[in-house]
Amino acid sequence: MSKLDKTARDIKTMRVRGALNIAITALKALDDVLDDEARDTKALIRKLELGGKKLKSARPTAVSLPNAVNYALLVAKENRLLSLEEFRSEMHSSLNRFIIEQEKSLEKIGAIGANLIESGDVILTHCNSDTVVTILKKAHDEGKKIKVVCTESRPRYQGLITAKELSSYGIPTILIVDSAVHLMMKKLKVDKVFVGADTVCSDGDVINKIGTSQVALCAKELDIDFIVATESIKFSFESVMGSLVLIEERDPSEVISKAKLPKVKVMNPAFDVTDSSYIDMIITEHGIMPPQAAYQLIGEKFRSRA
Ligand code: RI2
Repeated sequence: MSKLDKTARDIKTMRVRGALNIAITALKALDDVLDDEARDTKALIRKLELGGKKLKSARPTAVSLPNAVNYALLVAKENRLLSLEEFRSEMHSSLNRFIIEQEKSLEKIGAIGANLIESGDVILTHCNSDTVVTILKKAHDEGKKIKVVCTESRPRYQGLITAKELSSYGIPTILIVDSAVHLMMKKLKVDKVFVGADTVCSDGDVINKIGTSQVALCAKELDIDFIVATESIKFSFESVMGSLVLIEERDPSEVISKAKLPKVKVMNPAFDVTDSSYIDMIITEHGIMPPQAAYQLIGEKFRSRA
Protein backbone atom coordinates (compact mmCIF):
# COMPACT_ATOMS: atom_id res chain seq x y z
CA MET A 1 0.00 0.00 0.00
CA SER A 2 1.40 3.42 -0.96
CA LYS A 3 1.91 6.12 1.66
CA LEU A 4 -0.97 8.09 0.14
CA ASP A 5 -3.29 5.06 0.20
CA LYS A 6 -2.41 4.61 3.84
CA THR A 7 -3.22 8.25 4.59
CA ALA A 8 -6.57 7.93 2.78
CA ARG A 9 -7.33 4.81 4.82
CA ASP A 10 -6.37 6.54 8.08
CA ILE A 11 -8.68 9.45 7.29
CA LYS A 12 -11.52 7.06 6.44
CA THR A 13 -11.12 5.03 9.62
CA MET A 14 -10.67 8.25 11.64
CA ARG A 15 -7.24 7.29 12.86
CA VAL A 16 -6.53 10.74 11.49
CA ARG A 17 -9.42 13.04 12.30
CA GLY A 18 -10.47 16.63 13.03
CA ALA A 19 -11.31 18.83 10.06
CA LEU A 20 -8.11 20.90 10.09
CA ASN A 21 -5.88 17.93 10.81
CA ILE A 22 -7.41 15.99 7.92
CA ALA A 23 -6.64 18.87 5.54
CA ILE A 24 -3.04 19.23 6.71
CA THR A 25 -2.45 15.46 6.61
CA ALA A 26 -3.83 15.27 3.06
CA LEU A 27 -1.50 18.06 1.95
CA LYS A 28 1.46 16.28 3.50
CA ALA A 29 0.46 13.12 1.60
CA LEU A 30 0.41 15.08 -1.67
CA ASP A 31 3.74 16.63 -0.75
CA ASP A 32 5.17 13.09 -0.50
CA VAL A 33 3.78 12.23 -3.94
CA LEU A 34 5.99 14.99 -5.36
CA ASP A 35 9.02 12.79 -4.69
CA ASP A 36 7.56 9.85 -6.65
CA GLU A 37 9.25 8.84 -9.88
CA ALA A 38 7.72 10.57 -12.89
CA ARG A 39 8.63 10.91 -16.57
CA ASP A 40 7.85 14.63 -16.66
CA THR A 41 5.82 17.38 -14.99
CA LYS A 42 2.62 16.32 -16.73
CA ALA A 43 2.99 12.77 -15.43
CA LEU A 44 3.61 14.01 -11.90
CA ILE A 45 0.55 16.27 -12.04
CA ARG A 46 -1.47 13.22 -13.11
CA LYS A 47 -0.22 11.39 -10.01
CA LEU A 48 -1.22 14.33 -7.83
CA GLU A 49 -4.67 14.37 -9.41
CA LEU A 50 -5.18 10.65 -8.81
CA GLY A 51 -3.90 10.94 -5.25
CA GLY A 52 -6.08 13.98 -4.64
CA LYS A 53 -9.14 12.09 -5.84
CA LYS A 54 -8.46 9.24 -3.41
CA LEU A 55 -7.91 11.62 -0.51
CA LYS A 56 -11.06 13.61 -1.26
CA SER A 57 -13.19 10.49 -1.31
CA ALA A 58 -11.93 9.29 2.09
CA ARG A 59 -14.56 11.30 4.02
CA PRO A 60 -17.37 13.34 2.50
CA THR A 61 -18.40 16.03 4.98
CA ALA A 62 -15.52 18.25 6.09
CA VAL A 63 -14.91 20.63 3.19
CA SER A 64 -11.43 21.38 4.51
CA LEU A 65 -10.30 18.14 2.84
CA PRO A 66 -11.34 18.97 -0.75
CA ASN A 67 -10.39 22.62 -0.21
CA ALA A 68 -6.84 21.59 0.71
CA VAL A 69 -6.55 19.11 -2.17
CA ASN A 70 -8.03 21.60 -4.66
CA TYR A 71 -5.52 24.20 -3.52
CA ALA A 72 -2.64 21.81 -4.24
CA LEU A 73 -4.06 20.92 -7.66
CA LEU A 74 -4.60 24.58 -8.52
CA VAL A 75 -0.98 25.42 -7.72
CA ALA A 76 0.11 22.38 -9.73
CA LYS A 77 -1.87 23.64 -12.71
CA GLU A 78 -0.35 27.11 -12.41
CA ASN A 79 3.13 25.59 -12.46
CA ARG A 80 2.51 23.00 -15.19
CA LEU A 81 5.01 24.57 -17.60
CA LEU A 82 7.96 24.24 -15.22
CA SER A 83 10.58 21.54 -15.61
CA LEU A 84 10.11 18.51 -13.37
CA GLU A 85 12.71 19.64 -10.84
CA GLU A 86 11.48 23.25 -10.77
CA PHE A 87 7.92 21.99 -10.41
CA ARG A 88 8.84 19.77 -7.47
CA SER A 89 10.63 22.53 -5.67
CA GLU A 90 7.90 25.13 -6.32
CA MET A 91 5.20 22.72 -5.15
CA HIS A 92 7.11 21.70 -2.01
CA SER A 93 7.43 25.33 -0.97
CA SER A 94 3.82 26.23 -1.82
CA LEU A 95 2.39 23.28 0.08
CA ASN A 96 4.61 23.84 3.08
CA ARG A 97 3.73 27.54 3.11
CA PHE A 98 0.05 26.65 3.00
CA ILE A 99 0.41 24.21 5.89
CA ILE A 100 2.25 26.83 7.97
CA GLU A 101 -0.54 29.33 7.16
CA GLN A 102 -3.11 26.85 8.49
CA GLU A 103 -1.12 26.37 11.67
CA LYS A 104 -0.85 30.15 12.08
CA SER A 105 -4.61 30.46 11.56
CA LEU A 106 -5.14 28.03 14.41
CA GLU A 107 -2.91 30.15 16.66
CA LYS A 108 -4.70 33.37 15.68
CA ILE A 109 -8.10 31.85 16.40
CA GLY A 110 -6.73 30.69 19.74
CA ALA A 111 -5.86 34.29 20.64
CA ILE A 112 -9.12 35.79 19.34
CA GLY A 113 -11.24 33.14 21.03
CA ALA A 114 -9.41 33.53 24.33
CA ASN A 115 -10.24 37.26 24.29
CA LEU A 116 -13.91 36.30 24.47
CA ILE A 117 -13.39 34.28 27.64
CA GLU A 118 -13.57 35.87 31.06
CA SER A 119 -12.12 34.53 34.26
CA GLY A 120 -14.77 32.50 36.03
CA ASP A 121 -16.45 31.38 32.81
CA VAL A 122 -17.98 27.92 32.60
CA ILE A 123 -17.65 26.76 29.02
CA LEU A 124 -19.31 23.81 27.33
CA THR A 125 -17.86 22.11 24.28
CA HIS A 126 -18.97 19.19 22.15
CA CYS A 127 -16.77 16.55 20.52
CA ASN A 128 -13.07 17.25 19.98
CA SER A 129 -11.99 20.30 18.06
CA ASP A 130 -8.31 21.27 18.06
CA THR A 131 -9.44 24.79 17.35
CA VAL A 132 -11.59 24.96 20.46
CA VAL A 133 -8.94 23.22 22.58
CA THR A 134 -6.39 25.81 21.40
CA ILE A 135 -8.71 28.63 22.53
CA LEU A 136 -9.34 27.07 25.93
CA LYS A 137 -5.65 26.41 26.56
CA LYS A 138 -4.80 29.98 25.57
CA ALA A 139 -7.40 31.38 27.99
CA HIS A 140 -5.92 29.16 30.72
CA ASP A 141 -2.38 30.32 29.81
CA GLU A 142 -3.55 33.90 30.22
CA GLY A 143 -4.42 33.07 33.81
CA LYS A 144 -8.20 32.97 33.35
CA LYS A 145 -9.88 30.60 35.75
CA ILE A 146 -12.19 28.57 33.58
CA LYS A 147 -14.13 25.37 33.96
CA VAL A 148 -14.97 23.25 30.91
CA VAL A 149 -17.89 20.88 30.47
CA CYS A 150 -17.27 18.21 27.82
CA THR A 151 -19.97 16.04 26.28
CA GLU A 152 -19.08 12.41 25.62
CA SER A 153 -19.98 12.80 21.94
CA ARG A 154 -21.34 9.38 21.22
CA PRO A 155 -20.82 7.13 19.38
CA ARG A 156 -17.05 7.58 19.16
CA TYR A 157 -16.60 9.36 22.49
CA GLN A 158 -14.41 12.10 21.08
CA GLY A 159 -15.39 14.28 24.02
CA LEU A 160 -13.14 12.06 26.11
CA ILE A 161 -10.15 13.19 24.04
CA THR A 162 -11.04 16.81 24.83
CA ALA A 163 -11.62 16.05 28.51
CA LYS A 164 -8.29 14.24 28.80
CA GLU A 165 -6.37 16.97 26.98
CA LEU A 166 -7.84 19.82 29.00
CA SER A 167 -7.66 18.12 32.37
CA SER A 168 -4.03 17.14 31.86
CA TYR A 169 -3.35 20.78 30.94
CA GLY A 170 -4.62 21.79 34.36
CA ILE A 171 -8.08 23.01 33.34
CA PRO A 172 -10.91 21.88 35.65
CA THR A 173 -13.00 19.62 33.43
CA ILE A 174 -16.37 17.93 33.82
CA LEU A 175 -17.59 15.12 31.57
CA ILE A 176 -21.31 14.62 30.92
CA VAL A 177 -23.35 12.31 28.69
CA ASP A 178 -24.74 13.99 25.58
CA SER A 179 -28.32 13.89 26.81
CA ALA A 180 -27.41 15.80 30.00
CA VAL A 181 -26.58 19.00 28.11
CA HIS A 182 -29.77 20.94 28.85
CA LEU A 183 -29.88 20.05 32.52
CA MET A 184 -26.19 20.65 33.13
CA MET A 185 -26.14 23.94 31.25
CA LYS A 186 -28.54 25.20 33.92
CA LYS A 187 -27.05 23.37 36.87
CA LEU A 188 -23.44 24.29 36.16
CA LYS A 189 -24.41 27.80 34.98
CA VAL A 190 -22.68 27.49 31.62
CA ASP A 191 -21.70 30.93 30.26
CA LYS A 192 -20.61 30.09 26.72
CA VAL A 193 -20.55 27.21 24.26
CA PHE A 194 -17.60 26.81 21.90
CA VAL A 195 -17.67 24.25 19.08
CA GLY A 196 -15.56 23.60 16.01
CA ALA A 197 -16.79 23.12 12.45
CA ASP A 198 -16.34 20.67 9.64
CA THR A 199 -18.02 22.86 7.04
CA VAL A 200 -19.49 26.36 7.02
CA CYS A 201 -22.05 27.05 4.30
CA SER A 202 -22.59 30.35 2.51
CA ASP A 203 -25.81 30.99 4.47
CA GLY A 204 -23.89 30.67 7.76
CA ASP A 205 -25.19 27.22 8.66
CA VAL A 206 -22.51 25.11 10.32
CA ILE A 207 -21.95 21.40 9.93
CA ASN A 208 -20.24 19.82 12.89
CA LYS A 209 -20.22 16.58 14.88
CA ILE A 210 -23.59 14.95 15.41
CA GLY A 211 -25.29 16.46 18.44
CA THR A 212 -24.00 19.99 17.86
CA SER A 213 -27.38 21.30 16.72
CA GLN A 214 -29.05 19.94 19.87
CA VAL A 215 -26.46 21.75 21.98
CA ALA A 216 -27.24 24.92 20.00
CA LEU A 217 -30.97 24.52 20.64
CA CYS A 218 -30.35 24.23 24.37
CA ALA A 219 -28.02 27.24 24.34
CA LYS A 220 -30.60 29.33 22.50
CA GLU A 221 -33.33 28.36 24.92
CA LEU A 222 -31.16 29.31 27.89
CA ASP A 223 -29.75 32.45 26.24
CA ILE A 224 -26.15 31.19 26.30
CA ASP A 225 -23.70 32.40 23.63
CA PHE A 226 -23.08 29.73 20.99
CA ILE A 227 -19.71 30.33 19.34
CA VAL A 228 -18.17 28.45 16.39
CA ALA A 229 -14.39 28.45 15.97
CA THR A 230 -13.13 27.54 12.53
CA GLU A 231 -10.32 28.23 10.09
CA SER A 232 -11.54 29.71 6.79
CA ILE A 233 -10.40 26.54 4.98
CA LYS A 234 -13.66 25.00 6.25
CA PHE A 235 -15.88 27.43 4.33
CA SER A 236 -17.64 25.85 1.38
CA PHE A 237 -17.45 27.56 -1.99
CA GLU A 238 -19.63 24.79 -3.43
CA SER A 239 -22.47 25.82 -1.11
CA VAL A 240 -22.65 29.18 -2.94
CA MET A 241 -23.30 27.17 -6.06
CA GLY A 242 -26.16 25.30 -4.40
CA SER A 243 -24.37 22.05 -3.59
CA LEU A 244 -25.65 20.38 -0.47
CA VAL A 245 -23.12 19.00 1.99
CA LEU A 246 -23.27 15.24 2.23
CA ILE A 247 -23.67 14.13 5.84
CA GLU A 248 -21.45 11.11 6.41
CA GLU A 249 -23.27 7.97 7.55
CA ARG A 250 -20.81 5.75 9.34
CA ASP A 251 -20.97 2.06 10.10
CA PRO A 252 -23.73 1.09 12.58
CA SER A 253 -21.19 -1.04 14.46
CA GLU A 254 -19.82 2.22 15.90
CA VAL A 255 -23.15 2.55 17.75
CA ILE A 256 -23.87 -1.05 18.77
CA SER A 257 -22.89 -4.52 17.62
CA LYS A 258 -25.31 -6.15 15.19
CA ALA A 259 -25.51 -9.22 17.45
CA LYS A 260 -27.07 -7.21 20.27
CA LEU A 261 -30.02 -5.91 18.23
CA PRO A 262 -30.21 -8.16 15.18
CA LYS A 263 -33.65 -6.99 14.03
CA VAL A 264 -33.09 -3.28 14.46
CA LYS A 265 -31.87 -0.92 11.78
CA VAL A 266 -29.21 1.23 13.40
CA MET A 267 -28.35 4.58 11.81
CA ASN A 268 -25.16 6.47 12.47
CA PRO A 269 -24.99 9.98 10.99
CA ALA A 270 -21.66 11.55 11.93
CA PHE A 271 -22.61 15.22 11.56
CA ASP A 272 -25.56 17.58 11.75
CA VAL A 273 -26.42 21.08 10.60
CA THR A 274 -26.76 23.96 13.03
CA ASP A 275 -28.90 26.70 11.58
CA SER A 276 -27.20 30.09 11.45
CA SER A 277 -29.97 31.59 13.61
CA TYR A 278 -28.64 29.56 16.56
CA ILE A 279 -25.08 30.81 16.14
CA ASP A 280 -24.04 34.03 17.86
CA MET A 281 -20.67 34.37 16.17
CA ILE A 282 -18.04 32.58 14.13
CA ILE A 283 -14.36 33.06 14.92
CA THR A 284 -11.92 32.64 12.05
CA GLU A 285 -8.30 33.72 11.62
CA HIS A 286 -9.74 36.94 10.12
CA GLY A 287 -11.60 37.81 13.30
CA ILE A 288 -15.10 37.51 14.69
CA MET A 289 -18.05 37.62 12.33
CA PRO A 290 -21.78 36.95 12.42
CA PRO A 291 -22.73 33.73 10.58
CA GLN A 292 -24.52 35.90 7.99
CA ALA A 293 -21.08 37.14 6.82
CA ALA A 294 -20.09 33.66 5.61
CA TYR A 295 -21.11 34.46 2.03
CA GLN A 296 -18.83 37.48 1.98
CA LEU A 297 -15.86 35.58 3.39
CA ILE A 298 -16.32 32.82 0.82
CA GLY A 299 -16.47 35.46 -1.92
CA GLU A 300 -13.20 37.01 -0.80
CA LYS A 301 -11.41 33.72 -0.21
CA PHE A 302 -12.47 31.86 -3.31
CA ARG A 303 -12.78 34.78 -5.76
CA SER A 304 -10.46 33.01 -8.18
CA ARG A 305 -12.78 30.00 -8.40
CA ALA A 306 -16.00 31.92 -9.14
P1 RI2 B 1 -10.89 20.89 14.32
C1 RI2 B 1 -14.29 16.95 13.89
O1 RI2 B 1 -14.77 15.99 12.99
C2 RI2 B 1 -15.34 17.44 14.86
O2 RI2 B 1 -16.63 17.48 14.30
C3 RI2 B 1 -14.79 18.80 15.18
O3 RI2 B 1 -15.72 19.65 15.78
C4 RI2 B 1 -14.37 19.26 13.79
O4 RI2 B 1 -13.83 18.10 13.17
C5 RI2 B 1 -13.38 20.39 13.75
O5 RI2 B 1 -12.20 19.99 14.34
P2 RI2 B 1 -14.23 14.45 13.04
O6 RI2 B 1 -13.06 14.39 12.08
O7 RI2 B 1 -10.52 21.16 12.89
O8 RI2 B 1 -13.89 14.12 14.44
O9 RI2 B 1 -11.22 22.18 15.03
O10 RI2 B 1 -15.40 13.64 12.54
O11 RI2 B 1 -9.87 20.07 15.04
